[in-house]
Amino acid sequence: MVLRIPLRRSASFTPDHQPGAEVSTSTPVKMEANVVVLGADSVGKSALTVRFLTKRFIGEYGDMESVYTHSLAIEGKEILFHIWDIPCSQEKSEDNSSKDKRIQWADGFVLVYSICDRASFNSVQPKVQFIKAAKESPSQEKVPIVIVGNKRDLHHHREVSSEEGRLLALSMDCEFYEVSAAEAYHGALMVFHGLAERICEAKLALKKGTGIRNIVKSVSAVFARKRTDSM
Ligand SMILES: Nc1nc2c(ncn2[C@@H]2O[C@H](COP(=O)(O)OP(=O)(O)O)[C@@H](O)[C@H]2O)c(=O)[nH]1
Ligand SMILES: [Mg+2]
Repeated sequence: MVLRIPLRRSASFTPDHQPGAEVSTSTPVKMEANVVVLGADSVGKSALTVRFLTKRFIGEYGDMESVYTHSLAIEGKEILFHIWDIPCSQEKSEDNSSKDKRIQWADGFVLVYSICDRASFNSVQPKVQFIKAAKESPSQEKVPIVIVGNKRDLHHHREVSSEEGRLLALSMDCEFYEVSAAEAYHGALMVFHGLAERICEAKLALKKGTGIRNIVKSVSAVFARKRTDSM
């Protein structure tokens, strides 16, 4: 049986919130974070997402594409998450342009594997490489990515050690958590909290970079004007 969760879900998604957008209302909401959750089939993408949203583990989640909105206060800042949970089957059937659109929409990524499924772990690195190739440019900050080893409670069936997960994350410049969506809320909170912090840093760096670039542009414009004036 698939339990219905009383959350905003949409089967087809039109990204109406642009990456980098800040909410400018009088409410305390300060930042929006578009997050995409990716990973192999049955690793617990939906379980982790729903755990973060509802604090509950309901066991079966169906295989629907879902977009959730959820706000969380982090160090006095209100983060409004838009979380896009994608079934692996759908991701596989998509062409690269759809994947690329989603990557451009996202401010950050949660890449999930199961510690009991070596193949799911092996599929993480190519996904990170694809995201980085599509999103990172020399002038841009690194993309906020969190790698998550899920199903930590099933340690008797473990196929991937914690060290392997940690090393992969280190080598790809990503954050790493090992969690059990089934056992606790805390792990899911850490994942999205950690990602939100990285997103905040990236947005701040982007703003600063843009600020500096604007100053450079203005100074260049002044010198260019002086040069044409003296001709
Ligand atoms: N034991 C255990 N089972 C989990 C955990 N997370 C998810 N599952 C189970 O794994 C199966 C697939 O989970 P689901 O979230 O639908 O995976 P998805 O396909 O990646 O979205 C379901 O039967 C879940 O109940 C976990 O942390 N521990
Ligand atoms: Mg799912």
